[in-house]
Amino acid sequence: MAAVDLGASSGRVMAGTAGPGTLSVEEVRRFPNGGVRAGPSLYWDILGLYRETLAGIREAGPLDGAGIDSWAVDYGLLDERGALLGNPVHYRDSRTDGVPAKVAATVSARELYDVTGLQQLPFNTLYQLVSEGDRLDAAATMLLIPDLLNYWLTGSIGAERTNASTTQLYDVREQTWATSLASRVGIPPRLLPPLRDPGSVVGPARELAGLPVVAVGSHDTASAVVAVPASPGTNFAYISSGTWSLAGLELPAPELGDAALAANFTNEGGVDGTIRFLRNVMGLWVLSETLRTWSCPDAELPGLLAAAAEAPALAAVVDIDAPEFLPPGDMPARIAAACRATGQRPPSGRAATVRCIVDSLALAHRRTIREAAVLTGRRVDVVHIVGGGARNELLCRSTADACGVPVLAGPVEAAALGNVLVQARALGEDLPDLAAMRALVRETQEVRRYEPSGGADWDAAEARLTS
Ligand code: LFR
Repeated sequence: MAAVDLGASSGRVMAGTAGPGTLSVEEVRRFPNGGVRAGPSLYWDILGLYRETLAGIREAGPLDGAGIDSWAVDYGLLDERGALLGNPVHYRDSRTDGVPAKVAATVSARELYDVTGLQQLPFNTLYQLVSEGDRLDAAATMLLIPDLLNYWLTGSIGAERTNASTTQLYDVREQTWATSLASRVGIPPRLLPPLRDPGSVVGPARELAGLPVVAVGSHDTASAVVAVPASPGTNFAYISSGTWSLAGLELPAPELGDAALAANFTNEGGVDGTIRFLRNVMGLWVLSETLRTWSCPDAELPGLLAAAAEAPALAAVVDIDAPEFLPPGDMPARIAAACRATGQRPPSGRAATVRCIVDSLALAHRRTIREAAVLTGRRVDVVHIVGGGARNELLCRSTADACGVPVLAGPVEAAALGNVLVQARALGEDLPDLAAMRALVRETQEVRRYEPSGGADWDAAEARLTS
């Protein structure tokens, strides 16, 4: 199978295999991704991503199937003929500034949460669509990024559920589009395409000799959580660590209480009807923007992290989730300003700055996982870190220290593995449930264990953020 996994900073096409006792993914093509600033807007290079996807799938062959996952919330609008009406806009664009407040005047936060269970993020699809204004008049259909690429591959229009659940236009209890909510905020329900389940076949790819395209958990986080190698019966939290840290718990049903709303936890739909009860933590984005600000090549990151590991722990920390860290820009300057605002001396030099980012991220992991446990009345005995951040030893170690429980790190390619597992089942492999898929991940993938060391005072560090 080809697993196409599109992230905010790079896209990958992996050749994957799954069967009894076997599960592997091998990278066949990697290409840079990221925002393209043009005029007043920040876009995605969607046609470039489609071209790379096609080329990667061709390189990965011969194949039994292909599936695409990507980041959530962003979309393209199609006209009645199915032609793209404009270039998809990046969720970090500023077009939604002020939009959530306007929408709140029509539909209260409580009501929105009751229906959709979604955390308030300024870039939720709902707010992006509202910001389009009259442009929606010309649109017949809204397709999220993987659905758009699937449409170009196969001609079939639909919305895969795990990603649909991130739009804030999906009824988390009814598992349908929230059409009356959409109408009330001025989004025509005609834009919302028929829903499809993860694991269903989208159709044959016309340009790829009829290769079956499978709707996987097309939200990358949904695919990544499929491949969390949790053992049966353990009380685990997970962090899908990449551009974002998606930190939380897997639940059988949404948690929609006032406390969850106030804590801004989300209830996103997962594969096999599970709920991802989590919060978006700002993630390694802050580190990658810092490297960009310094014009520091990615190849220097391991050396910088090694130097950061030697720098003193918790010398300075910031609230990494503060809104000023969301848009692209000069993160070291924003970090210094945040330190001054909380009476701390800003980190001086690169190693100390990287240490500050990693410590602040671990602190946010701790806060988020503890809140998730309290909100659900569950215990957390182990934290699984999957995705690119599982490779970052300092981050894994600091997270274990901060959370006070062991961290199990890996697999790094969780999203691609989850993508392959769901495809394999759709194509007839005997993987009846998440437990079977996770058992196969445990059996075949490398996982590293980090014990908490108990050295640093994380409570005191947390207290500094509010001083
Ligand atoms: C992670 C992710 C998050 C989503 C963010 C924006 O890649 O998909 O789950 O909140 O990107 O779409």
